[in-house]
Amino acid sequence: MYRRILMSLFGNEIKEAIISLDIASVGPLTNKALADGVKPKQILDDGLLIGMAVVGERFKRSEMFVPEVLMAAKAMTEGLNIIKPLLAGEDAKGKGTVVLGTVKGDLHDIGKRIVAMMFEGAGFDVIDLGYDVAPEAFVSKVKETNACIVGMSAMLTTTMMQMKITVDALKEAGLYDKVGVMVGGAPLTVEYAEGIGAKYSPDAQVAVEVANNIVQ
Ligand code: B1M
Repeated sequence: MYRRILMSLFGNEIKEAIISLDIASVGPLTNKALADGVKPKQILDDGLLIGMAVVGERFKRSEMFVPEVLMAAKAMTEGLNIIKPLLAGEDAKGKGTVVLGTVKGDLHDIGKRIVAMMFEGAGFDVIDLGYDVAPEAFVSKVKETNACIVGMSAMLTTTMMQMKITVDALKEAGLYDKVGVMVGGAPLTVEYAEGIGAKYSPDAQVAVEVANNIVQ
């Protein structure tokens, strides 16, 4: 109960700091919440993600523009960087390697970084290839690391087809049957994912469940 009240206080302050592009405050507020016993996952879900979701909505309605969205993303990163090692410490390692990246032509990486953190927290070793990742780069990293999962993120309707191109490249290299392919990102649907032979997750939490199912 006490923790829930604390989180609604801190969550709201963290959320508001992101929305008001107050980059300097997100780190200290995150540290304060942690010091008062709020769980890292709660800070992520009830503060950082909600703040960024509001920014996303305002961007959609043209009430915020690219430079502001970048500042909000920077503010969010201040908090993410603090909770990342703590999330990663919440479970044991050793479930296998996940090669992760945002597909070619796509620069959105906030959601993918959250997925990476949650995977690490769930015990996977994550190789994050970053954004604008070409199909060949996914293929060669999967080959090199003997990964059990390859995860792709796309946020643009114009880049999601890169996922199919990457799946085809994995098939071509004889790797498709050896890895689980996971996809996610705002424009995707379960139908699209299934159509290209991949598993879909709407968010990072579900992504962990899907990854756990793949390795079981
Ligand atoms: Co852009 N952008 N953006 N953007 N941006 C969107 C995606 C958009 C929906 C906004 C809008 O117009 N409504 C729109 C896409 C429209 C479309 O294609 N249908 C859009 C556009 C148009 C553009 C540009 C073209 C704008 C321009 O230049 N005119 C341009 C494209 C650049 C490019 O990529 N080539 C562009 C640029 C940018 C910024 C650089 C300014 C910035 C990205 C900064 C960064 O990532 N470092 C940005 C941002 C931040 C957004 C919005 C506002 C927020 C995205 C985000 O970070 N959300 C976004 C609007 C929106 O989504 N409402 C928008 C928070 C994040 C936590 O959620 O990424 O959905 P999300 O991740 C979730 C799930 O999707 C899921 O789990 C995550 C965590 O729960 N998930 C996975 C994601 N990947 C997964 C992988 C998995 C599993 C789950 O398995 C492997």
